[in-house]
Amino acid sequence: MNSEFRAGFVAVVGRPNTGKSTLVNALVAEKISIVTPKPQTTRHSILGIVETPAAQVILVDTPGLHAAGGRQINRALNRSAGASIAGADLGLLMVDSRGWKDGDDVALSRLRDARVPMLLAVNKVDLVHPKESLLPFLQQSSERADFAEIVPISARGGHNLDRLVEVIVAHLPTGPRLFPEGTRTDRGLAFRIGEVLREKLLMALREEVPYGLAVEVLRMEERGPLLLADCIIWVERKSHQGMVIGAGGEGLKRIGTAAREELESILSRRLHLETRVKVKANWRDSEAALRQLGYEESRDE
Ligand SMILES: Nc1nc2c(ncn2[C@@H]2O[C@H](COP(=O)(O)OP(=O)(O)OP(=O)(O)O)[C@@H](O)[C@H]2O)c(=O)[nH]1
Ligand SMILES: [Mg+2]
Repeated sequence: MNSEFRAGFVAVVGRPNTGKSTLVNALVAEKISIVTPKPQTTRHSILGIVETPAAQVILVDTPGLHAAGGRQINRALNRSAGASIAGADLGLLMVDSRGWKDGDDVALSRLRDARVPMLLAVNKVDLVHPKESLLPFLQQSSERADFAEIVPISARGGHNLDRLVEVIVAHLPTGPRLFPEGTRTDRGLAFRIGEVLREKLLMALREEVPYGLAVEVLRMEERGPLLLADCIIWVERKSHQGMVIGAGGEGLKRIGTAAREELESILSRRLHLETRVKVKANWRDSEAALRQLGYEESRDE
């Protein structure tokens, strides 16, 4: 029986906004990775680990792949997703069922290059009406690449996710668990606190501000039952600082409260968030700043 156990890494990849993080959270049944309606929400590869009676599925949520070029951070995000693909046993390409876009081809070609078996998850089927109009899309998708399976799902609505897990497990290598039983993610407290705060900022702010935001958790301290976290919110321009803080500090207060309330429920503990907003001009183009903020691995070359 035990020799039939399966375990492996599944890189969840796709262009920005297709629902990768929503899927990882739904399968792990815990908020591991932040989700917003804005593209390029995820900026790191984040593990979400799912246990079934017969398998340990290690999902790797990745930053949305996009055409190369542009800012340093965009290259760093693509590299992070690329490294996750290279280390995976299986690639799960995620597309939006409302239509195949050029960006989907970018992601597909990265998976193809890695020569890993590929599954296709056609997400957001709840938005397709009537349902029969999905059929030509599924047919065309099957002609684009040699997918081992194509599974229509709704990550947000929880539709067909059991089937997707079944298909994933069937394509994983046999072997023992790779993480201790019960592990849900590789990310620690400070990371998760910074990310939920970033999610609330992304949701509250408009236009160009969100993309220039980064959160750094400088320090954490246990004070009895309370966890104190000291956070810096980095923005790219002085004018953005005021937009984050809001008139009389009200904006930031609301954002901080929303983050704290959600984190207290995820982590089941009381939290105090200290937040300051600082300017770091053009950090998205600076390798040193990207390293400081954890967006870029140190490289030897
Ligand atoms: N209607 C519908 N919306 C969905 C579904 N799955 C995800 N979404 C929404 O799509 C948006 C993007 O979801 P994310 O999970 O952040 O997408 P992502 O692929 O991780 O995006 P990046 O991290 O930017 O690459 C959010 O508003 C989600 O609520 C779905 O099955 N149906
Ligand atoms: Mg994401």
